[in-house]
Parts: sequence; structure tokens; C-alpha cells
Amino acid sequence: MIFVKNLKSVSDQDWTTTDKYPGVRWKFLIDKDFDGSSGLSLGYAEIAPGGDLTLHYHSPDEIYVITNGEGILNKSGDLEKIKKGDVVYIGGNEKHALKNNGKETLEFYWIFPTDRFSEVKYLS
Ligand code: 7BC
Ligand code: NI
Repeated sequence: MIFVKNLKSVSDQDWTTTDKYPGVRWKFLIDKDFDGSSGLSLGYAEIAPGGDLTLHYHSPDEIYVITNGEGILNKSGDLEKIKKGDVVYIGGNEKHALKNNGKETLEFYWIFPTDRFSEVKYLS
């Protein structure tokens, strides 16, 4: 299977949000639940200025690709500034968080080595 998608392709998909992650919204771009794809999954998230993807962990490894803005990455308690163009590797079960302390929307893609986002169990 090969397919191409982009944010316009999923403009009919509603944004997902949760009170747990204030100022954060996301969509699914490559995901077995939507596309029948397998092995890897990818989503896109935006964090508004002041928003916070709060501390959490999950057993799958994860990658972030930061495409706009800047923020503070929490690496199991160690803080590091991140910005557009940065990529982040997060090992399985490592606690992490991402906060937008900038003026622009912080935009990033995340990738999991799972068929679908819905099988990632979020722990905190
Ligand atoms: O952006 C979200 C919303 C659940 O999650 C992906 C990023 C992460 O670290 O799990
Ligand atoms: Ni995560």
C-alpha cells in the first residue's frame, strides 16, 4: 500500500482535544483506523502559546518532528529548548512533555511504531 496525504486531505476530520492537555489539538494522518496502514502511524499536533502537552509516558518509542514555533521539552525532568526544524527521539516509557512558551503556534508531527494511535496507552 502506498498513499499520500496532507492536512488538507483530512480537513473533514475534527480536531481531537482533551482537558489533560490544555491548548493542544491534533489530527491523525497515517493510522490503521483511518487508512488500513500498518507498522507505523503518524499524527499532527498544534500547541497554542501557553499550551502544554503535559508529562506522560507510553511503552512505544516516539519521534517528534517540529515544523513550527518553539517550546520547552521536558525529558524526564530535564528541560531543553526546541524549535522549528528539530527532531526528537523519545524512548519507550520515558516521561516527556512539551510546552509552548513562545508566541507562535508550536506545530509538530509525531510518529509511533504502532499500527494505530488508539493502541498507545497513555500513562502519567
Ligand atoms: O499530541 C498528542 C496528543 C495526545 O500526542 C502525541 C504526542 C505524544 O507525546 O504522545
Ligand atoms: Ni508521547
